[in-house]
Amino acid sequence: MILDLCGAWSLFREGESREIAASVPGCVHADLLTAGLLTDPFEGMNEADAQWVSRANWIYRREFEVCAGLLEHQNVLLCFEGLDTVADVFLNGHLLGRTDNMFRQWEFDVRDVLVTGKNEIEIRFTSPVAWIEHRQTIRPIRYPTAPHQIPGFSQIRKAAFSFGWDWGPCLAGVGIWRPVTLRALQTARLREVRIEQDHSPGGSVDLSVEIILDRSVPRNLESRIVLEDGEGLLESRSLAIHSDRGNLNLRIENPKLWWPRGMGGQPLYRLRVELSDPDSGEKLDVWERRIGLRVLRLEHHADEWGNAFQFSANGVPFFVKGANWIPADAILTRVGPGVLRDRLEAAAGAHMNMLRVWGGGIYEPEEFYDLCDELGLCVWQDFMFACAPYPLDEPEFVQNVETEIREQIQRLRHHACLTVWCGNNELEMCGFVAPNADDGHMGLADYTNFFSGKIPSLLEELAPGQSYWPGSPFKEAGTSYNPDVWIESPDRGDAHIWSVWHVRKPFEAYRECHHRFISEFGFQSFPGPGTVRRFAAKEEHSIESATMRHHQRSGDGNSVIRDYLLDWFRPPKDFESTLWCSQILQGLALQYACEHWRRAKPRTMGTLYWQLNDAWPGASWSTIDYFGHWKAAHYFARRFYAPLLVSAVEDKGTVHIHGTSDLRHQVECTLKWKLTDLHGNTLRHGQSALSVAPQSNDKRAELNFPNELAQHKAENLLLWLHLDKEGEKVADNLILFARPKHLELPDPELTWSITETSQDFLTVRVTAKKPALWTWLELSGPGVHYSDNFFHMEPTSPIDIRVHAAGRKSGPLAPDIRIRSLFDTY
Ligand code: BMA
Repeated sequence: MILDLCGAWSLFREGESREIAASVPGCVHADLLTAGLLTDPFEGMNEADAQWVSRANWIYRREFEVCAGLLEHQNVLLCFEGLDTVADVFLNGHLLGRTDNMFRQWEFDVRDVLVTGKNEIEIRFTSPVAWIEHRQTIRPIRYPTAPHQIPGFSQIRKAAFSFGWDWGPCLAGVGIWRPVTLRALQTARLREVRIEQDHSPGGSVDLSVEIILDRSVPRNLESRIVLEDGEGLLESRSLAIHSDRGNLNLRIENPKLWWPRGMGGQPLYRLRVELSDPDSGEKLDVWERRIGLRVLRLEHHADEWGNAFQFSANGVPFFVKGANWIPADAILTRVGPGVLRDRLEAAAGAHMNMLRVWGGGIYEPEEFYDLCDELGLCVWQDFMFACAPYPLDEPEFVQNVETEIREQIQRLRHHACLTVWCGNNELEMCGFVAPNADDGHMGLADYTNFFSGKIPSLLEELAPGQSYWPGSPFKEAGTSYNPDVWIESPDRGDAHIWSVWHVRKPFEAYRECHHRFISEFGFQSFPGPGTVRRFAAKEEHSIESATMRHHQRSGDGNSVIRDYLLDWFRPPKDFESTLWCSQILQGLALQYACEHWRRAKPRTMGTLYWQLNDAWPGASWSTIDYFGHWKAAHYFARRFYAPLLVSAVEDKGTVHIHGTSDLRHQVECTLKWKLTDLHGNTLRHGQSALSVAPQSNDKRAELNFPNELAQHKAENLLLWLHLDKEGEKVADNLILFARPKHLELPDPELTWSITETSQDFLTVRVTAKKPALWTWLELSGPGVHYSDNFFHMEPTSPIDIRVHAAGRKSGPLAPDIRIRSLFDTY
């Protein structure tokens, strides 16, 4: 019997009698906003005025009725799927216990405290900031903090980013952030179901299903295991259980394998385990999950460049294309399935096959992993440790996180998408590990015992065979570990490449990085004008205004953007152009990096750029802004991550053209190239047949333009590349020989017409008289998506763009279309 205790609760600030309507699951910030007691912290500089919320103590209260029948059960558990974070839980005035980890579930046996009729739960939350400050007086932890960041976040098991990050606000939440139920149990319940897959070389898959029970009485029980695929029932077997566990094997002949996106389909099987009492026939518990049949591995082996770092699916190595995921809202409980679906479909839409759930955020909710299962997005799952020393020498802390890690492995291990578990984000790279522990460092032995000992042994016990990597990045440093040296070895492990952006090296520096796998690198941009208008008043529309600076959390981020911007582009003529140019610049940086690393396959076997999404509206490394708008770079990503890539390395007058394929079949294409001047006059052109082998990466042609370069100069040349298959364009690219700022572009005379309309869609045909670089459409209003944007236009080749404007009510779409290109920005 389950009693749902979600829904309406009452909230009080400690010491105040005013009752605030609370909604559970939820959090104080969200409730205060609904009640009109907090101004939107995402608007203007309001976040600064919202700091009192996480400095106060809060009390949640509700009453509920219990019937006599419920109390006849052997156990009645009050179950919290998540409490954020430090709280004392009371039932009818009895203290049930204290919680101190938002990533754990909490259960209290309350049968003896419950009464028939009215009962009252009260949860007293301690301010997370006050709690950290108190911990800091007992045992200080020191490390450099970003502006607006509260120091000491590693003292508490709570989303690190909520204390401020270099892309997000400081809004440490408080509340019952995940569902709460009362569960009445009789005889036994399913504590765990473990499924292991054994893929035989012959093609069949053996599923071993292990059922582990919590029992309150010794009695023979029965469980039924039901396996279904998309078409219907495959197996239904029963198993008698005499002790606290039982085992059953199911063989699946002709299994339908699950593949990462781009490699094959994502068929999912449904496995249900029912537990019942054969004497009474009573159904005691049910456990149901979707699983995918696949073998996903992180592999290392010696090779000609050192030690490989590559992922494989069902024995097939694949190049990882993806990004880092952060929580989709700084007010965590506002993220619903719709937002997750939108962001994850955007990742899939840009041909990504992996996301890294970064260790400074949260273990995401079930819906996140369900969607990744469906979309074929592999998940690199960090454990929640990021960018700070953690008190790993305190047994109580280690005990707490061990329970957390156990629960999270048990919760997520069945997901088809779960590809690799990772110990932490940048603890070593940021220099927080030293031979001996002190205020600012973890001791090497504690660090190693935990991340290379404790966690892998938990995985071995709970999810044998799943891949693990101790840290992102990690270099098997061992005894030679030197905290003064950034972990850089290009021959092994993964790398975070921040020489571009943080170290301010030019984009060209990417081409000097020959690392095996790049799990972070990135470049900031501003959100578009539509998003800026939602948080900054008109008089604040300058990147150095107080509001814009408040929404820029990377210390000198604006000046970094400005420096690189002027390295590539002419000074933008106005505020809007600055925003758009920053986005094109970001796209260019990521394109520069990703094309290079895809050309480096198989030495490099993956790129996860920093970062996919945003937690609030502001300047950041994201390619999708807080409201879900694709920034220019996300359209770039869809091109540089496309299964077939044509790219080039230009070296003075010589251009090496590369074809890179992630397809698992051969493709016969035609490579067409055309060298034009800035007015679109063809100077030379050519074409050749191209057989692109499965998953290949080769230099396909060398073009030499010494005469054209001498005659026209680098800044007057454009090289257009096309890959056609049966007359259809399958990939294209534009190669420049000089920085765009040096190009004396003529007015492209862009025009557009609408060729098709329907309720939410329209097709816009864009035409240019002269070459138009990074051409983009802008329709006002929320929820506008374009089939392509920020594309290059050749004269004589109109481009049809399909616009989806789901957000609009009715009325004509046409009048507010704007079309611009680089030419219009200066
Ligand atoms: C990385 C991340 C984050 C950070 C980002 C940008 O190294 O792990 O901590 O937000 O860089 O600085």
